[in-house]
Amino acid sequence: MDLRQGTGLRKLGKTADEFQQDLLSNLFYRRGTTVESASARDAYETLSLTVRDRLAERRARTAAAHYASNPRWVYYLSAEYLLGAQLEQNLLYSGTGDLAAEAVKALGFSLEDLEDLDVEPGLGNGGLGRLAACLVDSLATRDIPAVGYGIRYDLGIFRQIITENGQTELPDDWAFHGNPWEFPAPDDRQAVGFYGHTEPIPGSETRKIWVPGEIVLGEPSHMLVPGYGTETVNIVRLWSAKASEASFDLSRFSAGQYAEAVQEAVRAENISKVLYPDDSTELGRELRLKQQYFLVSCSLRDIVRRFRLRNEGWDTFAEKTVIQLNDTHPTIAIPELMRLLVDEYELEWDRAWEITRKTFAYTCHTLLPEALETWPVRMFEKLLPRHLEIIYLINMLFLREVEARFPGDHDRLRRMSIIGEEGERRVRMAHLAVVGTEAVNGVAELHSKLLRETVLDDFAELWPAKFQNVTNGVSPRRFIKIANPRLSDLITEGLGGEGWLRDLDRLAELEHLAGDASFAERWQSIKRANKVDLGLGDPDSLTDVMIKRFHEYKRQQLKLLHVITLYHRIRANPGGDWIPRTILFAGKAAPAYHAAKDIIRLIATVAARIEADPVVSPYLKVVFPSNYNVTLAERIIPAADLSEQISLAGKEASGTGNMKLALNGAITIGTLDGANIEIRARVGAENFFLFGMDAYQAAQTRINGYDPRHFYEHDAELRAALDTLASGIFGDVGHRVAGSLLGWDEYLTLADYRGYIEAQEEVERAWREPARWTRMSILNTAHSGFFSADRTVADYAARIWRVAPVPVQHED
Ligand code: Z15
Repeated sequence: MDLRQGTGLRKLGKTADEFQQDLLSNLFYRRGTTVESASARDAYETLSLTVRDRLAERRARTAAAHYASNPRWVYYLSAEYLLGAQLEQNLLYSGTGDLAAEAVKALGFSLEDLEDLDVEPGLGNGGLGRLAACLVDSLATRDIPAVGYGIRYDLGIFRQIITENGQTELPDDWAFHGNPWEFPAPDDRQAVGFYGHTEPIPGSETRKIWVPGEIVLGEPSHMLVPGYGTETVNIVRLWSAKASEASFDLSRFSAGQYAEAVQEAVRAENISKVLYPDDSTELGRELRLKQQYFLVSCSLRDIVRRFRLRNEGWDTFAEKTVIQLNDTHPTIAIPELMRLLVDEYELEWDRAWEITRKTFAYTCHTLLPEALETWPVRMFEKLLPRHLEIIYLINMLFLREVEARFPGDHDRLRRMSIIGEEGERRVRMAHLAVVGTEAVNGVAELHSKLLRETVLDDFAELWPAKFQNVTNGVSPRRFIKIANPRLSDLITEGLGGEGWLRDLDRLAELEHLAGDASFAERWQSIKRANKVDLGLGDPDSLTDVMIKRFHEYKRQQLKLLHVITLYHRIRANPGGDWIPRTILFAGKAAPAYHAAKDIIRLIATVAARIEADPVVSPYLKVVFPSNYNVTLAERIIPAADLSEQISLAGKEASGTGNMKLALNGAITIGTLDGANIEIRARVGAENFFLFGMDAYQAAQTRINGYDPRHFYEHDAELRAALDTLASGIFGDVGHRVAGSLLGWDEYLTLADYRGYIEAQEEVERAWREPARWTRMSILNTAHSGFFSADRTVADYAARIWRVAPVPVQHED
């Protein structure tokens, strides 16, 4: 199939000369400059366009193949995408890396120069947003027809600067210089209503007319999402809010009231202005709810439009469409689809409900009660009056179902209701998400189990078959091949080919090489070279990394107690046989999360104190690079020896950094939490440093009454560490953090202290035997193939989506 046939367009060339020609043509005609005057940015933009052209051709073939087969589609709805830098990935996925390197040389630049100009779109906070990016990558790699829908925030996750004063935040105007990877599609714009009132329709009980009080436009653009080692190129479609022409008040402008003239337009466009820098906690703000509805309304209309291109009526909608809700953020899609079907397309309620339930599936990413979103009923009523009516009706019918199953069990009705009646009445989005979907999944075995046993137990009792597990995974292309080229080359050599990049279970064949001394030596020297590249500490020291969002449940404060303990031990015995360690923290805290920001500040202060201490600094270095993001993760992960996964058991839904680190040969020190359990089961208990309470012991400890003072009083070393923190040498913040650990600490930090310190001693014993350590490292990589996002997508496809791949023909 050649889609250019009859268009007069020529095929894009595969030789270096042809690539070079295309680059020069793009420089001249699209960038409007010449070789003589091309800046680095001109070269970057031009190269990006040239690479993008190669993918655009594959995209066209993909769209044609999808159109021809009218397949079942996966639509992934997510408020966040952390896609990472695009140039290097797209060079890899289009197979043009070598051509590009040669071609840009002719312009006087190196590929590395240009990659430095490639800004990552930071359209997410952390794990949830990065998971979305890994899943769309694997969807394309598995040739599954899919679209990811999201919001094109003007300002992404804030830029973080770390000083001794802690974290400061700056706006991230990621597309300031433009974004060469994006295709605007203004023709597919949608109108979104907010506020207003509803009116009955005479003669109809369920249908209503919603008269919105405000209309905002959603304008889409898309980024290409190529599959690796296949022809498929899917898209992520991102919506930008745009004011309608009518919202500009020309008469006020003419009267010199400039601010007032644009006031309404500014209000409208603020909807996609900024990503909420909040992770794992509920943020109840009207603008956030507006963002959620904006995403949902635009995306559903787009999904319906696409369905209607190929199909008639509604009989096949649920057969051709599955919409995956990434956490509760897009859950208003459930009442919104009901509204479209009932009010706009005039379907009977029951039929609409059947279609809706069959269409949606929900992934839950948390167990923290404070992360389960709820919205005040009065806010909903004001912003989305029709949706609230629909939710009430859904809830009434649902509670009838519960009542029929459990007659007279009023407490159960209260617990399960979509409307929470304790205090201010609120809409419980997780309940809506469970009621309105066909499948609900957690993101690791333990997490899915705890969802069934705790947070969603009543629902699991009512609908046991609805609850599934799909353990998270990560992209082996981005997090091994691109991030760690040296290790990738060694693996490819060891396995005799690059097949592992699409079939990560093949890493298991490395097991045979774990005992090969020369292979082990090369493994070791690669780790060292990656540390040299990272440039954040002595490459011969044990590089101990804790990289993730700052949250009390993740327990960076426990790691800090370890740092202080090492500090005391070294000071007490300066001549000891200490293992030099570089401890690397990186991550952001939500700007309003003061306790987390205190911990950051305290770490920065302690780091400076250690640096200034001539006795301790030869052995212990604490570094805290600013602005942890995907790009920085790609540099740190390949250099890590030790991976810190020390959350209180039962709190981390899965973790995905744990998988990236294990895949790159870091050994985990961790609790039995989230996916740590599955990592340990696969890499082997002897290749994992386990400590701490399990989730049931933690729950029991809380029930029995957790008494932090007990641990303080019975453990002299812990006492010394806390006393040092509280002594005042680290200022108020040390005092506050120590106080909170000794006070009402939800995360039982002190209870796991001694076990953690002992596990760290075991780490040091292993480190003293380099051959043993290296073997452990190789075995971690060898047995982490399960954690490929390709496997995750295969699990979703089999257990939840029931979709089949649609192969895209090669160009002939
Ligand atoms: C987020 O990044 C995660 C959960 C949330 O509820 C929100 Cl709002 C944001 C994370 C989990 O904390 C992490 O354990 C998990 O690996 C990740 O989602 C992807 O599932």
